[in-house]
Amino acid sequence: MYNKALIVILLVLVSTSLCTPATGQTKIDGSQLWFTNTELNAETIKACPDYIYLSQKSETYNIIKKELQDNLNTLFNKDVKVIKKLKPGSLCVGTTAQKNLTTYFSDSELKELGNDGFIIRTVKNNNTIIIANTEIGALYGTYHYIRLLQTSKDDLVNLNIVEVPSYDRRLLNHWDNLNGTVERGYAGHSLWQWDELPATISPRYEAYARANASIGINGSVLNNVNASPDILKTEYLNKVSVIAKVFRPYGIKVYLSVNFASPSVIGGLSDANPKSADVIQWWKDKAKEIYTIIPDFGGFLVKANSEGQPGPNDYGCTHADGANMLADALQPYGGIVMWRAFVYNPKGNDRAKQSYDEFMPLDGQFRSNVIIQVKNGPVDFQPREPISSLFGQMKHTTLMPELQITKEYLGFSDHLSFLGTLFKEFLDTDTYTEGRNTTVSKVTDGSVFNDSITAIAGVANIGLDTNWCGHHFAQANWYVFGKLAWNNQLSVRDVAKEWLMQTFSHDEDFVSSMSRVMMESREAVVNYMTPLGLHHLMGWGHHYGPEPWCVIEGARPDWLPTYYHKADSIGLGFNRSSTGTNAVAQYAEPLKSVYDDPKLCPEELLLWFHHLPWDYELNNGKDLWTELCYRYNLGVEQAQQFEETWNTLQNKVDMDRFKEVQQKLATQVREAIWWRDACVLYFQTFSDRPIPHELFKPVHKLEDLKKLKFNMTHHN
Ligand code: BDP
Repeated sequence: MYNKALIVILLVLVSTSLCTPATGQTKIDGSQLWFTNTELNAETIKACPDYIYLSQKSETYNIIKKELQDNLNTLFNKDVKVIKKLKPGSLCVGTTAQKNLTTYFSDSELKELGNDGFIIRTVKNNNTIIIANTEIGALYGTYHYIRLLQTSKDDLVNLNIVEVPSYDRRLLNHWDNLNGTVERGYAGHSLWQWDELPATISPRYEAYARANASIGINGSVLNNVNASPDILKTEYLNKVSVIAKVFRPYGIKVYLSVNFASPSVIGGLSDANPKSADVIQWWKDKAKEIYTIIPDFGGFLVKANSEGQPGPNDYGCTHADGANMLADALQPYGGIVMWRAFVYNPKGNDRAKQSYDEFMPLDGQFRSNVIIQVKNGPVDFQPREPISSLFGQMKHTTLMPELQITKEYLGFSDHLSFLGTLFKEFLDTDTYTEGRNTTVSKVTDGSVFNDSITAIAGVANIGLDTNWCGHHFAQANWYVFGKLAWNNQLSVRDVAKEWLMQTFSHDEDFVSSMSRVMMESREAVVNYMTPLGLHHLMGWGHHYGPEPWCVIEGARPDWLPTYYHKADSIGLGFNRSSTGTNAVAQYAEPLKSVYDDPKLCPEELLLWFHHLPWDYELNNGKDLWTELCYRYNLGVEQAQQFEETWNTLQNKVDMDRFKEVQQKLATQVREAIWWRDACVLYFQTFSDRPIPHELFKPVHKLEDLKKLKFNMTHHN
């Protein structure tokens, strides 16, 4: 462990290289993200336009022009000229303000595009038009077109594509502190160089904006939800405005996390009571100042009365009182409040129930510019959780999902685990709120409820590391989040393939082998960490390795693994059924009855909802203990298979990235074994049963594993 921690620290320290947008780089080191591979599909050769028709000028059009010229020139090795008068054989990019382009489209189809949608259509004279209502929509269309050239198997000479995003606001949440550290960040220090701002502008800001715009992300919350009040000081707002200026032509709005106690901490008031006239005025004045400095500021993200953060409960007020007070301050400028539902209290008997218990009574009490930001699961970004019971149930309040792209509980940036499958499983889960087929996607994207705002957020996995995300394959998690935020119906297997082609290679064997690995990778992590619905077995605080035995004097019980697995001589698992904490009652039927009955409950969630005897017979005829051993070992075998697959692809990938990924996969195998042995040996002290001999023999001894102390420096 120590050596690995040291290596990670060294990597962080040496990884200060900057990156410039555009093609033509010499060294392939991951800094170019999904813009790395400039191969063109043979089928698309004839799609090269003779001209680029761009008649408008603006900062965004300059980006469109540069992207098209750079990419067409690199992909086709041809100097494609930009023209201002339409000629046959042109790729035309513009907005509905250009009447010579709109004649090919009906008013209604253009109207349906909204702010960000676009159409790409081949019309007469061999002209292809990318049209949108806004310049940003045209930029999204441009990136889509370039991606098609790079990845599509189709003939691109006759296009007719209509794209409208699923969510209006597609945000990254950065848990970045003002001192440059990143909470739960595993890719180096924060991108935001607060000390150098506003005078010095890192080139990474633009590279970041470009990467986000290319996948449709249109908002960034720059600072940690555990927010320093200082971010609202004028000095910091001036720094934020510089970042906002870089982001603006890419269509990205800046948002900030705010500390509810700001009026007292930096405003000199005696308290932060949301009912106090002075406090209300303080926020109004602050909002006015913010919008003077950053006219298109997006709004606030708030973590209140959660894990020690201040909030309206401190003054006997509700979350609605607090959120509405901030919403009123932002309302004149079009700003929104994203108020987090991540609240729980060590006194409650089941952490998984508390967010629902606290927020359901407030349903319908929030202003229209408040949106409640809800984590995908009821506990905390575990490798697998059921959906949070608030989705679909809070029918009179707008909700947005919060996903975690950074892998706090899935092996940091050391393990390959593609989160597309996790995100998709969550989005596709049926809440049954209004009958069948009211999935999380549909209850959050405006298809079921008449939401005034639709939004989705992902906690970013981005830092100053050369490859941005710590693991080359972790870039795919940023990518797939953006793609699903744009279209929550996409196949994540297709997204994985598209990402592999743009990031590594078009080689069919490579793409099919590694997309298979990616698709299986999250389930492998579930298997070797927390199979069958187990959760939170990670070490206290850092959440990295296995510590199911962990007991810390004075620590909150709901932060310790024993609270969650409840292993004893009888069996294993948390009884949340109607005979236990009755968390199942928070779900709509038939989910409630299905989760309540161990025979009906999906096996993946069995020990989430039930405490079952060691000899409990599963549907496949095996007893719980045997199945547990089997799943832990399967996870190890899967990780070994990933390593073997990668090793067969050596001649298909550049040497640097090949070796870096190879090293990480070797670590993953070692640590999968560590997880398997630790959990199986520990649970064996309760089950008192042998590990089936045909499965595996532990490599470690439980006493040795218990002595391992994880180096917390690894943590940031
Ligand atoms: C937990 C993290 C903690 C965050 C918290 C949150 O361990 O660092 O501050 O969530 O989301 O997952 O507020």
